[in-house]
Amino acid sequence: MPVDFFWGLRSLSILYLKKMWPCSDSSIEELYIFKIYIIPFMAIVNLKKRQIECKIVYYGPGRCGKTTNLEYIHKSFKNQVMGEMISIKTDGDRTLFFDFLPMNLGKVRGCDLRVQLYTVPGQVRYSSTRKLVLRGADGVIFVADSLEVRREKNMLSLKDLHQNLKEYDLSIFKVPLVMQFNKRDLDNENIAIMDLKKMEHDLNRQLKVPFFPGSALKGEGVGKTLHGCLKLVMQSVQNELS
Ligand SMILES: Nc1nc2c(ncn2[C@@H]2O[C@H](COP(=O)(O)OP(=O)(O)OP(=O)(O)O)[C@@H](O)[C@H]2O)c(=O)[nH]1
Ligand SMILES: [Mg+2]
Repeated sequence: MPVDFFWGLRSLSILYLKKMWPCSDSSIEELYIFKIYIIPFMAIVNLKKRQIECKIVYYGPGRCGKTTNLEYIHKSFKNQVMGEMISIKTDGDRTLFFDFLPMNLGKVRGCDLRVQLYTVPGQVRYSSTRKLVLRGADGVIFVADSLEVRREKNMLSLKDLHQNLKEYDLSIFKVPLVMQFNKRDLDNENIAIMDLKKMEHDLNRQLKVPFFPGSALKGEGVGKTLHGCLKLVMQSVQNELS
């Protein structure tokens, strides 16, 4: 893992935390280190400030539409978005490091719900970056590509998620996870796409997680997918607290 990427990620997150929480630099750093490096898979619940902060990661093969999901959220949920969407280094429309979008989703049981959305780079060669971005995630949205020609890539990417979670001692069966079967709009374009049953059989027959058909390009299913993941994350936070 290149050291400059590691420090870039850290500095960027600290910058954003500073924007979101007006407190001292050192407490921001402590909070960041706490979140990213010490407690993987646990939302920060600050009962004193009545805030819940969680991280959701969009995972999936290259070109499946992860960045497009975030772009749609950025332009369509303006009241909830807390700043600009950050895309760290892109090569054309390919993500090389990650995209980042901070949101404030209002009150949940009297607490402010702040959510950080990230995407991983889907290209096979960025495996270690994917693993790093995944770290500290409270929930994962696996975006699968409905194109018939991407069938194998979907399955390999799910396997890669499984493996990366395992390396953090986490089970894909326990992490709050939902799937989005993206690019359903291509059904009307005479392009070979898989039917939902086939995709469910390929990707979800064992996991049995909630799944949502969608078109990130048109915004269909984008909100529902995020909502579905947040629901699971909130249940898991509640279980942690009780
Ligand atoms: N028709 C259609 N095209 C889509 C949809 N979602 C994304 N695309 C297109 O697919 C291409 C790749 O989308 P991205 O969002 O950049 O894919 P990504 O998953 O972020 O890809 P990586 O960054 O390489 O991992 C772009 O040309 C998008 O416009 C969709 O729902 N329907
Ligand atoms: Mg991308």
